[in-house]
Amino acid sequence: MKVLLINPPSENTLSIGFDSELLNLAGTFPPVGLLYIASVLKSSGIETKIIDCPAQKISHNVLINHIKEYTPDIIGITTFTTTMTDVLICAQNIKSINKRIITVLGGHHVYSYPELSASYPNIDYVLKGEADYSFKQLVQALQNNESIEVIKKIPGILFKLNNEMFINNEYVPVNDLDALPIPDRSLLPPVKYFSVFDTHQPEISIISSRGCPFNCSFCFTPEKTYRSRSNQNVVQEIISLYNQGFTNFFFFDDLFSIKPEKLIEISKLIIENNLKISWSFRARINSITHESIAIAKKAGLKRIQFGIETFDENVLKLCNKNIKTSDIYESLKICSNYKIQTVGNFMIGLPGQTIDIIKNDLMLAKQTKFDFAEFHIFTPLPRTHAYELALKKEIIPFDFWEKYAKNPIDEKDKFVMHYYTEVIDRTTQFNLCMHSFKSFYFRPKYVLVRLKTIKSFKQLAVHIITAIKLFFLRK
Ligand code: B12
Ligand code: SF4
Repeated sequence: MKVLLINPPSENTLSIGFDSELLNLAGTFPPVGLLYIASVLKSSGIETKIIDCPAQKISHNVLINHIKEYTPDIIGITTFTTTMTDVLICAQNIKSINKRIITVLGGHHVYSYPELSASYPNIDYVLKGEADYSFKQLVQALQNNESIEVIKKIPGILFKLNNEMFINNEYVPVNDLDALPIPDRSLLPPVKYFSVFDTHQPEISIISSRGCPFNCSFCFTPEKTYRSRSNQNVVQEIISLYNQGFTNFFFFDDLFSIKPEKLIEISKLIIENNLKISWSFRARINSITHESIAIAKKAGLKRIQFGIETFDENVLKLCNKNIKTSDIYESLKICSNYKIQTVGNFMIGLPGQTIDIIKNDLMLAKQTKFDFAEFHIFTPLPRTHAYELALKKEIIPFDFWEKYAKNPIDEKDKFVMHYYTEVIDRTTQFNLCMHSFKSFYFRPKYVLVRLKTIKSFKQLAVHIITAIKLFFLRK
Protein backbone atom coordinates (compact mmCIF):
# COMPACT_ATOMS: atom_id res chain seq x y z
CA MET A 1 0.00 0.00 0.00
CA LYS A 2 1.19 3.49 -0.83
CA VAL A 3 0.50 6.37 1.54
CA LEU A 4 0.46 10.06 0.76
CA LEU A 5 0.39 12.65 3.56
CA ILE A 6 -0.73 16.13 2.61
CA ASN A 7 -0.40 19.57 4.15
CA PRO A 8 -3.09 21.13 1.93
CA PRO A 9 -2.75 24.20 -0.30
CA SER A 10 -3.49 27.44 1.51
CA GLU A 11 -5.69 28.97 -1.18
CA ASN A 12 -8.66 29.41 1.17
CA THR A 13 -7.05 29.66 4.62
CA LEU A 14 -9.26 31.78 6.87
CA SER A 15 -7.84 35.18 7.51
CA ILE A 16 -7.52 35.82 11.24
CA GLY A 17 -6.00 39.09 12.35
CA PHE A 18 -2.89 39.75 10.29
CA ASP A 19 -1.65 36.23 10.98
CA SER A 20 -1.85 34.84 7.45
CA GLU A 21 0.18 37.79 6.16
CA LEU A 22 2.59 37.56 9.08
CA LEU A 23 3.04 33.80 8.72
CA ASN A 24 4.20 34.26 5.15
CA LEU A 25 6.73 36.80 6.36
CA ALA A 26 7.84 34.72 9.35
CA GLY A 27 9.31 31.86 7.32
CA THR A 28 8.48 28.36 6.13
CA PHE A 29 8.07 25.64 8.75
CA PRO A 30 7.70 21.90 8.17
CA PRO A 31 4.63 19.84 9.21
CA VAL A 32 6.44 17.91 11.95
CA GLY A 33 3.29 15.93 12.88
CA LEU A 34 3.12 14.47 9.35
CA LEU A 35 6.85 13.83 9.46
CA TYR A 36 6.45 11.69 12.60
CA ILE A 37 3.60 9.70 11.06
CA ALA A 38 5.60 9.20 7.84
CA SER A 39 8.71 8.13 9.77
CA VAL A 40 6.75 5.46 11.67
CA LEU A 41 5.23 4.20 8.39
CA LYS A 42 8.60 4.13 6.65
CA SER A 43 10.22 2.25 9.51
CA SER A 44 7.50 -0.40 9.05
CA GLY A 45 8.34 -0.69 5.35
CA ILE A 46 5.28 1.22 4.10
CA GLU A 47 5.93 3.42 1.05
CA THR A 48 5.13 6.99 2.11
CA LYS A 49 5.40 10.46 0.65
CA ILE A 50 4.69 13.91 2.12
CA ILE A 51 3.47 16.82 0.01
CA ASP A 52 3.70 20.16 1.83
CA CYS A 53 1.60 22.31 -0.51
CA PRO A 54 2.14 25.74 1.11
CA ALA A 55 5.92 25.23 1.27
CA GLN A 56 6.12 23.70 -2.22
CA LYS A 57 3.70 26.33 -3.58
CA ILE A 58 1.41 23.64 -4.92
CA SER A 59 -2.16 24.63 -5.84
CA HIS A 60 -5.19 22.32 -5.76
CA ASN A 61 -4.94 21.82 -9.53
CA VAL A 62 -1.27 20.90 -9.40
CA LEU A 63 -1.88 18.66 -6.40
CA ILE A 64 -4.34 16.66 -8.49
CA ASN A 65 -1.53 15.88 -10.97
CA HIS A 66 0.81 14.83 -8.14
CA ILE A 67 -1.83 12.46 -6.76
CA LYS A 68 -2.49 10.94 -10.20
CA GLU A 69 1.23 10.44 -10.68
CA TYR A 70 1.93 8.87 -7.26
CA THR A 71 -1.26 6.72 -7.24
CA PRO A 72 -1.58 6.38 -3.44
CA ASP A 73 -4.00 3.95 -1.79
CA ILE A 74 -4.42 6.05 1.34
CA ILE A 75 -4.18 9.80 1.77
CA GLY A 76 -3.89 11.51 5.16
CA ILE A 77 -4.57 15.24 5.36
CA THR A 78 -3.45 17.39 8.27
CA THR A 79 -5.93 19.96 9.57
CA PHE A 80 -6.14 23.31 11.30
CA THR A 81 -9.57 24.85 11.86
CA THR A 82 -8.46 27.72 9.64
CA THR A 83 -7.52 25.42 6.76
CA MET A 84 -10.65 23.25 6.64
CA THR A 85 -12.01 24.62 3.36
CA ASP A 86 -8.83 23.55 1.58
CA VAL A 87 -8.78 20.22 3.43
CA LEU A 88 -12.25 19.38 2.14
CA ILE A 89 -11.51 20.62 -1.39
CA CYS A 90 -8.53 18.23 -1.35
CA ALA A 91 -10.78 15.37 -0.22
CA GLN A 92 -13.30 16.21 -2.95
CA ASN A 93 -10.57 16.20 -5.59
CA ILE A 94 -9.10 12.95 -4.30
CA LYS A 95 -12.43 11.16 -4.57
CA SER A 96 -13.01 12.55 -8.05
CA ILE A 97 -9.63 11.14 -9.13
CA ASN A 98 -10.42 7.72 -7.67
CA LYS A 99 -13.24 6.92 -5.23
CA ARG A 100 -11.24 3.97 -3.89
CA ILE A 101 -8.47 6.12 -2.41
CA ILE A 102 -9.03 6.07 1.35
CA THR A 103 -9.06 9.53 2.94
CA VAL A 104 -8.02 10.10 6.55
CA LEU A 105 -8.11 13.31 8.57
CA GLY A 106 -6.11 14.16 11.68
CA GLY A 107 -4.47 17.07 13.44
CA HIS A 108 -5.63 20.18 15.23
CA HIS A 109 -9.12 20.68 13.83
CA VAL A 110 -9.89 17.07 14.69
CA TYR A 111 -8.90 17.75 18.29
CA SER A 112 -11.48 20.55 18.41
CA TYR A 113 -14.27 18.93 16.35
CA PRO A 114 -13.77 15.16 16.16
CA GLU A 115 -17.33 14.14 15.28
CA LEU A 116 -17.90 16.95 12.81
CA SER A 117 -14.62 15.98 11.15
CA ALA A 118 -15.78 12.41 10.69
CA SER A 119 -19.13 13.57 9.30
CA TYR A 120 -17.66 15.48 6.33
CA PRO A 121 -18.31 14.13 2.85
CA ASN A 122 -15.39 12.36 1.11
CA ILE A 123 -13.73 11.50 4.43
CA ASP A 124 -13.43 7.81 5.27
CA TYR A 125 -11.67 7.89 8.62
CA VAL A 126 -10.64 10.35 11.28
CA LEU A 127 -7.88 9.67 13.81
CA LYS A 128 -8.10 11.80 16.89
CA GLY A 129 -4.95 12.98 18.68
CA GLU A 130 -1.37 11.87 18.24
CA ALA A 131 -1.64 9.41 15.36
CA ASP A 132 1.99 8.26 15.10
CA TYR A 133 0.96 4.65 15.78
CA SER A 134 -2.78 4.67 15.03
CA PHE A 135 -2.20 5.73 11.41
CA LYS A 136 0.15 2.78 10.93
CA GLN A 137 -2.41 0.46 12.53
CA LEU A 138 -5.06 1.72 10.10
CA VAL A 139 -2.81 1.28 7.06
CA GLN A 140 -1.88 -2.24 8.13
CA ALA A 141 -5.51 -3.17 8.83
CA LEU A 142 -6.55 -1.97 5.37
CA GLN A 143 -3.55 -3.63 3.75
CA ASN A 144 -4.47 -6.95 5.35
CA ASN A 145 -8.15 -6.56 4.48
CA GLU A 146 -9.02 -6.83 8.16
CA SER A 147 -12.65 -6.86 9.27
CA ILE A 148 -14.46 -3.76 10.48
CA GLU A 149 -14.15 -5.15 14.02
CA VAL A 150 -10.35 -4.85 13.80
CA ILE A 151 -10.59 -1.29 12.47
CA LYS A 152 -12.96 -0.37 15.30
CA LYS A 153 -10.22 -1.28 17.79
CA ILE A 154 -7.82 1.39 16.50
CA PRO A 155 -7.48 3.93 19.33
CA GLY A 156 -9.11 7.30 18.60
CA ILE A 157 -10.68 6.26 15.29
CA LEU A 158 -14.00 7.74 14.12
CA PHE A 159 -15.94 6.86 10.98
CA LYS A 160 -19.42 6.74 9.52
CA LEU A 161 -21.04 3.34 9.86
CA ASN A 162 -24.55 2.59 8.58
CA ASN A 163 -25.72 6.20 8.93
CA GLU A 164 -24.28 6.41 12.41
CA MET A 165 -20.96 7.50 13.77
CA PHE A 166 -18.55 4.97 15.23
CA ILE A 167 -16.24 6.48 17.85
CA ASN A 168 -13.39 4.71 19.61
CA ASN A 169 -12.67 6.69 22.76
CA GLU A 170 -9.77 4.52 23.88
CA TYR A 171 -7.21 7.05 22.62
CA VAL A 172 -4.16 7.79 24.72
CA PRO A 173 -1.29 10.07 23.65
CA VAL A 174 2.15 8.58 22.97
CA ASN A 175 3.79 8.02 26.33
CA ASP A 176 7.31 6.92 25.42
CA LEU A 177 8.49 9.51 22.90
CA ASP A 178 11.93 7.86 22.68
CA ALA A 179 10.27 4.78 21.21
CA LEU A 180 9.26 6.78 18.13
CA PRO A 181 11.72 6.78 15.25
CA ILE A 182 13.80 9.93 14.96
CA PRO A 183 12.04 11.96 12.23
CA ASP A 184 13.46 11.04 8.84
CA ARG A 185 13.94 14.44 7.17
CA SER A 186 14.47 12.81 3.77
CA LEU A 187 10.69 12.30 3.81
CA LEU A 188 10.13 16.06 3.69
CA PRO A 189 10.01 17.67 0.26
CA PRO A 190 13.22 19.40 -0.86
CA VAL A 191 12.19 22.83 0.36
CA LYS A 192 14.35 25.26 2.26
CA TYR A 193 12.53 25.58 5.57
CA PHE A 194 13.68 28.78 7.21
CA SER A 195 12.80 31.46 9.73
CA VAL A 196 12.89 35.17 8.97
CA PHE A 197 15.18 35.58 11.98
CA ASP A 198 17.92 33.51 10.29
CA THR A 199 17.33 33.88 6.58
CA HIS A 200 20.92 33.07 5.64
CA GLN A 201 20.63 29.41 6.60
CA PRO A 202 17.99 26.66 6.68
CA GLU A 203 16.32 26.03 10.02
CA ILE A 204 15.42 22.59 11.31
CA SER A 205 12.32 22.40 13.55
CA ILE A 206 12.66 19.86 16.33
CA ILE A 207 9.98 18.78 18.80
CA SER A 208 11.55 17.47 22.02
CA SER A 209 8.39 17.27 24.13
CA ARG A 210 4.63 17.20 23.81
CA GLY A 211 1.75 18.38 25.98
CA CYS A 212 1.20 21.38 28.22
CA PRO A 213 -0.51 21.31 31.63
CA PHE A 214 -1.03 25.11 31.76
CA ASN A 215 -4.38 26.69 30.96
CA CYS A 216 -3.74 30.09 29.40
CA SER A 217 -7.19 31.28 28.45
CA PHE A 218 -6.35 32.07 24.78
CA CYS A 219 -4.71 28.72 24.04
CA PHE A 220 -6.09 25.24 23.37
CA THR A 221 -3.77 22.46 24.49
CA PRO A 222 -5.71 19.21 24.38
CA GLU A 223 -2.78 17.09 25.54
CA LYS A 224 -2.37 18.12 29.17
CA THR A 225 0.29 15.58 30.14
CA TYR A 226 3.80 16.85 29.57
CA ARG A 227 6.06 14.21 28.05
CA SER A 228 9.67 14.70 27.02
CA ARG A 229 12.11 12.75 24.89
CA SER A 230 15.29 11.88 26.75
CA ASN A 231 18.13 14.37 26.35
CA GLN A 232 20.26 11.70 24.66
CA ASN A 233 17.51 11.00 22.14
CA VAL A 234 17.19 14.70 21.28
CA VAL A 235 20.94 15.14 20.89
CA GLN A 236 21.11 11.96 18.80
CA GLU A 237 18.73 13.69 16.35
CA ILE A 238 20.91 16.81 16.32
CA ILE A 239 24.05 14.74 15.71
CA SER A 240 22.46 12.91 12.83
CA LEU A 241 21.32 16.20 11.25
CA TYR A 242 24.72 17.81 11.95
CA ASN A 243 26.39 14.97 10.07
CA GLN A 244 24.09 15.79 7.14
CA GLY A 245 25.37 19.38 7.21
CA PHE A 246 22.63 21.15 9.20
CA THR A 247 23.76 23.61 11.85
CA ASN A 248 20.71 25.69 12.76
CA PHE A 249 17.92 24.27 14.94
CA PHE A 250 14.65 25.52 16.42
CA PHE A 251 12.83 23.73 19.22
CA PHE A 252 9.15 24.29 18.44
CA ASP A 253 7.93 22.66 21.72
CA ASP A 254 5.41 24.51 23.83
CA LEU A 255 7.57 23.98 26.91
CA PHE A 256 11.14 23.24 25.82
CA SER A 257 12.82 24.90 28.78
CA ILE A 258 10.26 24.18 31.47
CA LYS A 259 12.78 22.01 33.35
CA PRO A 260 16.12 23.89 33.59
CA GLU A 261 17.95 20.59 34.14
CA LYS A 262 16.85 19.45 30.66
CA LEU A 263 18.29 22.58 29.07
CA ILE A 264 21.50 22.11 31.04
CA GLU A 265 21.86 18.45 30.13
CA ILE A 266 21.14 18.98 26.40
CA SER A 267 23.66 21.84 26.35
CA LYS A 268 26.30 19.66 28.03
CA LEU A 269 25.73 16.93 25.46
CA ILE A 270 26.03 19.42 22.58
CA ILE A 271 29.34 20.65 24.02
CA GLU A 272 30.66 17.12 24.73
CA ASN A 273 29.88 16.10 21.17
CA ASN A 274 31.67 19.18 19.86
CA LEU A 275 28.67 20.24 17.77
CA LYS A 276 29.25 23.68 16.27
CA ILE A 277 25.61 24.66 15.96
CA SER A 278 23.28 27.56 16.65
CA TRP A 279 19.85 26.99 18.07
CA SER A 280 16.79 28.66 19.51
CA PHE A 281 13.59 27.74 21.30
CA ARG A 282 10.14 28.93 22.37
CA ALA A 283 9.78 29.50 26.09
CA ARG A 284 7.43 30.35 28.87
CA ILE A 285 8.75 33.47 30.49
CA ASN A 286 9.60 32.08 33.92
CA SER A 287 11.32 28.90 32.74
CA ILE A 288 14.93 30.03 32.32
CA THR A 289 17.65 30.40 34.94
CA HIS A 290 21.15 31.91 34.99
CA GLU A 291 22.65 28.46 35.23
CA SER A 292 20.70 26.97 32.31
CA ILE A 293 21.26 29.94 29.99
CA ALA A 294 24.97 30.25 30.83
CA ILE A 295 25.69 26.73 29.62
CA ALA A 296 23.16 26.92 26.76
CA LYS A 297 25.01 29.98 25.45
CA LYS A 298 28.24 27.99 25.41
CA ALA A 299 26.41 25.27 23.49
CA GLY A 300 25.31 27.69 20.75
CA LEU A 301 21.96 29.01 22.02
CA LYS A 302 21.27 32.09 19.96
CA ARG A 303 17.70 33.18 20.53
CA ILE A 304 14.59 32.62 22.68
CA GLN A 305 11.03 33.39 21.64
CA PHE A 306 8.93 34.36 24.62
CA GLY A 307 5.15 34.38 24.85
CA ILE A 308 4.82 37.72 26.66
CA GLU A 309 1.32 38.74 25.54
CA THR A 310 1.38 41.93 27.66
CA PHE A 311 3.35 43.55 30.48
CA ASP A 312 0.14 44.31 32.34
CA GLU A 313 -0.14 42.25 35.52
CA ASN A 314 -3.93 42.38 35.63
CA VAL A 315 -4.36 41.30 32.00
CA LEU A 316 -1.84 38.50 32.53
CA LYS A 317 -3.94 37.35 35.46
CA LEU A 318 -7.16 37.53 33.43
CA CYS A 319 -5.47 35.33 30.80
CA ASN A 320 -4.54 32.85 33.48
CA LYS A 321 -0.99 33.13 32.21
CA ASN A 322 0.48 32.45 35.62
CA ILE A 323 3.41 34.82 35.23
CA LYS A 324 4.22 38.17 36.76
CA THR A 325 5.59 41.30 35.09
CA SER A 326 8.69 40.94 37.28
CA ASP A 327 9.27 37.46 35.75
CA ILE A 328 9.44 39.09 32.31
CA TYR A 329 12.10 41.56 33.44
CA GLU A 330 14.06 38.81 35.18
CA SER A 331 14.11 36.55 32.09
CA LEU A 332 15.10 39.44 29.84
CA LYS A 333 17.90 40.34 32.23
CA ILE A 334 19.25 36.79 32.05
CA CYS A 335 19.15 36.87 28.23
CA SER A 336 20.85 40.23 28.11
CA ASN A 337 23.59 38.99 30.49
CA TYR A 338 24.45 36.13 28.16
CA LYS A 339 23.77 38.05 24.93
CA ILE A 340 20.89 35.83 23.87
CA GLN A 341 18.60 37.39 21.28
CA THR A 342 14.98 37.73 22.34
CA VAL A 343 11.73 37.65 20.40
CA GLY A 344 8.64 38.93 22.21
CA ASN A 345 5.22 37.72 21.13
CA PHE A 346 2.59 40.28 22.09
CA MET A 347 -1.19 40.25 21.83
CA ILE A 348 -3.58 43.06 21.10
CA GLY A 349 -7.19 42.96 22.25
CA LEU A 350 -6.96 40.60 25.23
CA PRO A 351 -9.68 40.69 27.92
CA GLY A 352 -9.05 43.74 30.10
CA GLN A 353 -6.45 45.23 27.77
CA THR A 354 -7.06 48.93 27.14
CA ILE A 355 -5.54 51.19 24.47
CA ASP A 356 -3.22 52.64 27.12
CA ILE A 357 -2.04 49.19 28.14
CA ILE A 358 -1.26 48.34 24.49
CA LYS A 359 0.64 51.59 24.03
CA ASN A 360 2.54 50.87 27.22
CA ASP A 361 3.32 47.33 26.01
CA LEU A 362 4.81 48.78 22.84
CA MET A 363 6.87 51.28 24.80
CA LEU A 364 8.16 48.57 27.15
CA ALA A 365 8.87 46.19 24.23
CA LYS A 366 11.22 48.86 22.87
CA GLN A 367 12.62 49.86 26.24
CA THR A 368 13.42 46.31 27.29
CA LYS A 369 15.32 45.94 24.00
CA PHE A 370 13.66 42.91 22.47
CA ASP A 371 15.60 42.06 19.31
CA PHE A 372 12.37 41.21 17.52
CA ALA A 373 8.70 41.59 18.38
CA GLU A 374 5.53 40.09 16.95
CA PHE A 375 2.17 41.73 17.58
CA HIS A 376 -0.88 39.55 17.06
CA ILE A 377 -4.50 40.55 17.24
CA PHE A 378 -6.02 38.27 19.83
CA THR A 379 -8.18 35.74 17.99
CA PRO A 380 -10.36 33.60 20.24
CA LEU A 381 -9.85 30.06 18.92
CA PRO A 382 -12.27 27.14 19.31
CA ARG A 383 -12.23 25.28 22.63
CA THR A 384 -10.36 28.06 24.44
CA HIS A 385 -11.59 29.55 27.71
CA ALA A 386 -11.44 33.02 26.16
CA TYR A 387 -13.78 31.94 23.35
CA GLU A 388 -16.23 30.43 25.83
CA LEU A 389 -16.08 33.62 27.89
CA ALA A 390 -16.69 35.82 24.84
CA LEU A 391 -19.75 33.72 23.93
CA LYS A 392 -21.05 33.81 27.49
CA LYS A 393 -20.64 37.58 27.73
CA GLU A 394 -22.15 37.93 24.23
CA ILE A 395 -19.07 39.82 23.08
CA ILE A 396 -19.15 37.26 20.30
CA PRO A 397 -22.81 36.88 19.29
CA PHE A 398 -22.87 33.19 18.26
CA ASP A 399 -20.59 30.17 17.92
CA PHE A 400 -19.15 31.27 14.58
CA TRP A 401 -16.38 28.66 14.64
CA GLU A 402 -18.87 25.83 14.91
CA LYS A 403 -21.01 27.33 12.15
CA TYR A 404 -17.95 27.36 9.91
CA ALA A 405 -16.79 23.93 11.07
CA LYS A 406 -20.14 22.39 10.15
CA ASN A 407 -19.72 23.24 6.51
CA PRO A 408 -16.29 24.71 5.70
CA ILE A 409 -16.79 24.77 1.93
CA ASP A 410 -20.12 26.62 1.84
CA GLU A 411 -19.38 28.82 4.86
CA LYS A 412 -15.97 30.00 3.68
CA ASP A 413 -17.21 33.10 1.86
CA LYS A 414 -19.62 33.99 4.66
CA PHE A 415 -16.98 33.57 7.38
CA VAL A 416 -16.35 36.68 9.46
CA MET A 417 -13.78 36.46 12.24
CA HIS A 418 -15.10 37.85 15.52
CA TYR A 419 -12.60 39.41 17.89
CA TYR A 420 -12.69 40.15 21.61
CA THR A 421 -14.12 43.66 21.39
CA GLU A 422 -15.23 44.18 24.98
CA VAL A 423 -12.70 46.99 25.51
CA ILE A 424 -11.41 47.99 22.06
CA ASP A 425 -13.28 47.80 18.77
CA ARG A 426 -12.02 45.76 15.82
CA THR A 427 -10.76 48.65 13.68
CA THR A 428 -8.82 50.17 16.55
CA GLN A 429 -7.26 46.77 17.33
CA PHE A 430 -6.07 46.45 13.73
CA ASN A 431 -4.75 50.01 13.72
CA LEU A 432 -2.90 49.45 17.00
CA CYS A 433 -1.39 46.25 15.64
CA MET A 434 -0.11 47.95 12.45
CA HIS A 435 1.14 50.88 14.48
CA SER A 436 2.98 48.60 16.94
CA PHE A 437 4.83 46.78 14.13
CA LYS A 438 5.83 49.97 12.36
CA SER A 439 6.77 51.79 15.52
CA PHE A 440 8.89 48.86 16.75
CA TYR A 441 10.74 48.08 13.51
CA PHE A 442 11.09 51.45 11.82
CA ARG A 443 13.26 53.11 14.45
CA PRO A 444 16.49 54.44 12.91
CA LYS A 445 18.61 53.12 15.78
CA TYR A 446 16.96 49.70 15.57
CA VAL A 447 17.45 49.53 11.79
CA LEU A 448 21.15 50.34 12.20
CA VAL A 449 21.64 47.62 14.82
CA ARG A 450 19.87 45.05 12.59
CA LEU A 451 21.87 46.02 9.51
CA LYS A 452 25.05 45.20 11.43
CA THR A 453 23.84 41.60 11.90
CA ILE A 454 23.30 40.99 8.15
CA LYS A 455 25.53 38.19 6.88
CA SER A 456 24.80 38.03 3.17
CA PHE A 457 23.28 39.96 0.29
CA LYS A 458 20.42 37.44 0.19
CA GLN A 459 19.68 38.05 3.88
CA LEU A 460 19.68 41.78 3.26
CA ALA A 461 17.26 41.34 0.36
CA VAL A 462 14.88 39.23 2.49
CA HIS A 463 14.97 41.82 5.28
CA ILE A 464 14.24 44.66 2.88
CA ILE A 465 11.31 42.77 1.30
CA THR A 466 9.95 41.86 4.77
CA ALA A 467 10.25 45.49 5.87
CA ILE A 468 8.42 46.72 2.77
CA LYS A 469 5.63 44.17 3.29
CA LEU A 470 5.38 45.15 6.97
CA PHE A 471 5.25 48.79 6.02
CA PHE A 472 2.33 48.19 3.68
CA LEU A 473 0.46 45.91 6.09
CA ARG A 474 -3.20 46.85 5.62
CA LYS A 475 -6.65 45.53 6.47
C1 B12 B 1 4.70 24.43 14.83
C2 B12 B 1 3.34 25.08 14.83
C3 B12 B 1 2.99 25.83 13.71
C4 B12 B 1 3.92 25.98 12.50
C5 B12 B 1 3.95 24.72 11.64
C6 B12 B 1 2.57 24.12 11.47
C7 B12 B 1 2.57 22.71 10.93
N1 B12 B 1 2.35 22.60 9.65
O1 B12 B 1 2.76 21.76 11.65
C8 B12 B 1 3.33 27.23 11.81
C9 B12 B 1 4.13 28.42 12.28
C10 B12 B 1 3.30 27.23 10.28
C11 B12 B 1 1.93 27.28 12.42
C12 B12 B 1 0.91 27.99 11.87
C13 B12 B 1 -0.36 28.11 12.43
N2 B12 B 1 -0.74 27.65 13.60
CO1 B12 B 1 0.34 26.54 14.71
N3 B12 B 1 1.29 25.53 15.92
C14 B12 B 1 2.46 24.92 15.92
C15 B12 B 1 2.72 24.20 17.27
C16 B12 B 1 3.50 25.13 18.17
C17 B12 B 1 3.45 22.88 17.21
C18 B12 B 1 2.91 21.87 16.18
C19 B12 B 1 3.75 20.62 16.21
O2 B12 B 1 4.66 20.47 15.42
N4 B12 B 1 3.48 19.73 17.16
C20 B12 B 1 4.20 18.47 17.31
C21 B12 B 1 3.65 17.38 16.40
C22 B12 B 1 4.36 16.08 16.63
O3 B12 B 1 2.30 17.25 16.76
P1 B12 B 1 1.08 17.64 15.84
O4 B12 B 1 1.43 18.65 14.83
O5 B12 B 1 -0.05 17.90 16.72
O6 B12 B 1 0.79 16.28 15.03
C23 B12 B 1 0.25 15.14 15.68
C24 B12 B 1 -1.30 15.11 15.72
O7 B12 B 1 -1.91 16.38 15.63
C25 B12 B 1 -1.68 14.20 14.61
N5 B12 B 1 -1.76 14.71 13.25
C26 B12 B 1 -1.29 15.84 12.68
N6 B12 B 1 -1.56 15.84 11.36
C27 B12 B 1 -2.21 14.71 11.08
C28 B12 B 1 -2.72 14.22 9.87
C29 B12 B 1 -3.38 12.99 9.88
C30 B12 B 1 -3.92 12.45 8.60
C31 B12 B 1 -3.54 12.26 11.08
C32 B12 B 1 -4.27 10.99 11.10
C33 B12 B 1 -3.06 12.76 12.28
C34 B12 B 1 -2.37 13.97 12.27
O8 B12 B 1 -0.62 13.24 14.65
C35 B12 B 1 0.63 13.95 14.80
C36 B12 B 1 1.68 13.08 15.40
O9 B12 B 1 1.36 12.72 16.70
C37 B12 B 1 1.24 24.00 17.76
C38 B12 B 1 1.08 23.84 19.25
C39 B12 B 1 1.23 22.38 19.63
N7 B12 B 1 1.82 22.15 20.72
O10 B12 B 1 0.83 21.46 18.92
C40 B12 B 1 0.55 25.22 17.19
C41 B12 B 1 -0.96 25.11 16.77
C42 B12 B 1 -1.12 23.80 16.08
N8 B12 B 1 -1.13 26.19 15.81
C43 B12 B 1 -2.27 26.72 15.90
C44 B12 B 1 -2.70 27.78 15.07
C45 B12 B 1 -3.96 28.48 15.47
C46 B12 B 1 -1.96 28.15 13.95
C47 B12 B 1 -2.36 29.20 12.92
C48 B12 B 1 -3.82 29.18 12.52
C49 B12 B 1 -1.90 30.54 13.46
C50 B12 B 1 -2.51 31.71 12.78
N9 B12 B 1 -3.19 32.48 13.59
O11 B12 B 1 -2.38 31.89 11.59
C51 B12 B 1 -1.45 28.86 11.73
C52 B12 B 1 -2.18 27.95 10.71
C53 B12 B 1 -1.28 27.31 9.71
C54 B12 B 1 -1.83 27.28 8.35
N10 B12 B 1 -1.60 26.22 7.62
O12 B12 B 1 -2.46 28.22 7.92
C55 B12 B 1 -3.15 26.08 16.97
C56 B12 B 1 -4.18 25.14 16.33
C57 B12 B 1 -5.61 25.44 16.68
C58 B12 B 1 -6.59 24.82 15.70
N11 B12 B 1 -7.70 24.38 16.22
O13 B12 B 1 -6.41 24.77 14.50
C59 B12 B 1 -2.05 25.37 17.86
C60 B12 B 1 -2.55 24.08 18.54
C61 B12 B 1 -1.55 26.38 18.90
C62 B12 B 1 -2.55 26.62 20.02
N12 B12 B 1 -2.40 25.97 21.13
O14 B12 B 1 -3.45 27.40 19.89
N13 B12 B 1 1.84 26.56 13.53
S1 SF4 C 1 0.31 29.52 25.92
FE1 SF4 C 1 1.97 28.06 26.23
S2 SF4 C 1 1.95 27.69 28.45
FE2 SF4 C 1 -0.01 28.63 27.97
S3 SF4 C 1 -1.39 26.86 27.66
FE3 SF4 C 1 -0.58 27.46 25.62
S4 SF4 C 1 1.21 26.17 25.31
FE4 SF4 C 1 0.70 26.08 27.51
